[in-house]
Amino acid sequence: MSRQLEKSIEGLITIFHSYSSKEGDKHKLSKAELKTLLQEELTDFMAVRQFRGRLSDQQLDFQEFVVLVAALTVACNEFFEGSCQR
Ligand SMILES: [Ca+2]
Repeated sequence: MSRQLEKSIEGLITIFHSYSSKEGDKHKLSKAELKTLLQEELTDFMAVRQFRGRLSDQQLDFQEFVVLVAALTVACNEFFEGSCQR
């Protein structure tokens, strides 16, 4: 079980850097880099589609990216828990 979590953490780091290094500061996601990441990596999540429309011009560093992913994870878990209770 922990191996799966380790792979997930490694995946977060790899995905962040593969997109953040495309332009400008390689340690931060620009608006364009974040938009591409969300479009290519989280295509099925309704919450992400709504979030995309509210992107600011700020850049996200890795810590802010992880907070975003955590918030999306909590929202998805609440959605699935709600689906299971019906
Ligand atoms: Ca960048």
